[in-house]
Amino acid sequence: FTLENGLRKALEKNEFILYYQPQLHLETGSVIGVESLIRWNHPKKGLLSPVLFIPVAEENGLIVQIGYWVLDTACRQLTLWHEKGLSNITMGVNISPIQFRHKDFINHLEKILTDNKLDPKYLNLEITESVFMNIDESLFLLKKLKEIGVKISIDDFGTGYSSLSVLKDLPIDYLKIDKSFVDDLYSNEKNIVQPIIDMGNNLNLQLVAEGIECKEQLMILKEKKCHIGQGYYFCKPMDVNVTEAFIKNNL
Ligand code: G
Ligand code: G
Ligand code: MN
Ligand code: NA
Repeated sequence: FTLENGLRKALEKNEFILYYQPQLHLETGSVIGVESLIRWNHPKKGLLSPVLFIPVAEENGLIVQIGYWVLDTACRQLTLWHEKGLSNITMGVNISPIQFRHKDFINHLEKILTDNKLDPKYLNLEITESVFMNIDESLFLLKKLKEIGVKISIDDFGTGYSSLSVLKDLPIDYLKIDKSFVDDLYSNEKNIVQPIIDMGNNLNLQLVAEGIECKEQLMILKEKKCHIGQGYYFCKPMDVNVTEAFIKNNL
């Protein structure tokens, strides 16, 4: 028994599930969308975190199939929510760099959007800066994604490889300010949240603060004109039903 075999079986036996973490408009407190976050509902070990199995799936290539399942499941759920009247909710989906560069990614994505009858503008693909190591290839892909009409976020912004001169020419929509910068918002005078927000505004990008855990962080972020955020202060990632109730109570 290896983790690799376990992951194959988990796909066959449908043991993966999606949790969702709401993203809120900070000024009004209303939910604008959710980020989907995978878990493995292991029959013996219970709910397993993606940090335990995503890196393995990236190494052995299973991330392509798992990623397909995640995209399809997230899009199906989003269409369902739209049909239930939660009309303008958006869905963030984390895309591994390996999945992003896979030759079938664009075809997979188009099929999933069609199958689920989803307007692409509600889907928000979260990619990390490491994708831009190969700038020519990623620019080509980003342009295709823009044609399709999906939104793009740079996840964990500020922690990875990023050249600001490259960033300015990327067809992206959102910057997600990494939790580490939100963590020391009021403890560190050299915090770089304000410069990130200013740069994002200059480039006409929407800013999303990650990992908001307390009221003080929320207040400072609002003051700095960061418009969107997520974090334990509002809610942890939750199963589909609890998420739906939360959205309905906070529209
Ligand atoms: O939800 P959190 O709880 O523990 O997620 C941990 C890490 O796993 C994060 O870096 C997150 O981006 C990543 N992750 C969660 N869900 C997915 C997914 O569906 N695909 C990929 N590639 N990464 C995911
Ligand atoms: O890498 P990515 O940003 O996709 O993953 C987000 C990760 O952050 C997930 O593991 C999610 O569960 C976690 N997360 C979300 N909000 C908070 C928070 O307020 N505090 C902490 N510690 N983790 C959070
Ligand atoms: Mn993310
Ligand atoms: Na992140």
